[in-house]
Amino acid sequence: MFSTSQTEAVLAALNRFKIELPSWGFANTGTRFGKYIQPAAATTTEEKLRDAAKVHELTGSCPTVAVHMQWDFPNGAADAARTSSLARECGVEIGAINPNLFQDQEYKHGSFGNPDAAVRAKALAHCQESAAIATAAGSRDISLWFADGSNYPGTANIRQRKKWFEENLQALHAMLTGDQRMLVEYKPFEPAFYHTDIGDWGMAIHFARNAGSRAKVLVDTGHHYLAQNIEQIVAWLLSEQMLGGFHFNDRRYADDDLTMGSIDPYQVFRIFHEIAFYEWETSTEADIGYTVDQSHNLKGKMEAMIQTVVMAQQLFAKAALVDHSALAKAQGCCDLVRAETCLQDAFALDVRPLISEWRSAKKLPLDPLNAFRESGYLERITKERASRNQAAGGSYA
Ligand code: RM4
Ligand code: MN
Ligand code: MN
Repeated sequence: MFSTSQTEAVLAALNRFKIELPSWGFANTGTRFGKYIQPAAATTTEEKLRDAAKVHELTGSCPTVAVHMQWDFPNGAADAARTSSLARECGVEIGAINPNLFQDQEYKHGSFGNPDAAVRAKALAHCQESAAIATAAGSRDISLWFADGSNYPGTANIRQRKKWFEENLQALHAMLTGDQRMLVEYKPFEPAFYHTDIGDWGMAIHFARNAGSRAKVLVDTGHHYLAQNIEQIVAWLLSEQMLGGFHFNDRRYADDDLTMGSIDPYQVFRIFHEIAFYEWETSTEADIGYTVDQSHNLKGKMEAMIQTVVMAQQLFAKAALVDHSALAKAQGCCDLVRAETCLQDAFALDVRPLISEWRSAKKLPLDPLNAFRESGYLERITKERASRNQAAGGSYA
């Protein structure tokens, strides 16, 4: 039922589609109210890397793992060489380095936006160490998310904090080496509930431009108000050459960190479509880091991650099937129904047979989730890790 050009478009899309897995997605993480402990959850960086590598082995699309400074590099730069060789040994590479600027007690009133100069300096030094780790691990992106903000009106000098952010982001930019980039993530609320220092993409693009040419914006799909048109933001960032990467997850209410495409797959499709359409129009390949940022509290972590990658492959492949010349033509003559149908038609196609073809050509399992269930991996790690996970506890207070 697929034409040769459709088949080629999907196979080419699958060949180049890579999505990075987050190390923290394999460990026990929870809600604000506590954690339900999973006996199979990864308890060490090595286990996180092994689990991520297993997902890559089954899906063929996730050769890199995003890591968090404090959780994966407790001894800082001293851990870098060992961790990156460990990753390679497992069959993956270290991806984006995520500084941790929210867990230490000093960050109670912010990191880059903290009124205390010593705390701002500490946060910058931590980012510098992250950049050094990125260099040692051969990873390109420093992915910056700040919990900075305030809870009550009048308690923070918003303009002053903006200046402090500009200063530190510029200083960090000056520390980048080689082809390193820094990605600025925005989030409108949580943990701060009155103002967030980088509250939306406008603030993020300002900070990125102000910092320098290697700074780009990172779009976390969960970090928007409910009715916000995320694909429009994506289109604008593409047009401004400022889209650096994504954190994918889905949500019903807020930053729920649910499985990508579980609530609204059409949303993800529309994002991928804007990227594919841009690439078609400009005859370029957009340089975007796709990453999963999810926290599975109830679903099995590895199963949820496999499900995510499979969904991402499908939606990326569907977006590759939009008939761009027909769309451009319909848009040009304001043929609204025809234009909209170009998207709906591609979205409605069942690309799974083509993905199976691709998997079999790549010698990947035809059904990654089933292959995982049959592999015995889960039973083995459950046995190995259960007592360590039980001991950790999941209390909120
Ligand atoms: C935030 C944000 C960041 C992630 C932290 C743990 O909501 O999405 O990317 O690193 O959570
Ligand atoms: Mn995120
Ligand atoms: Mn988030």
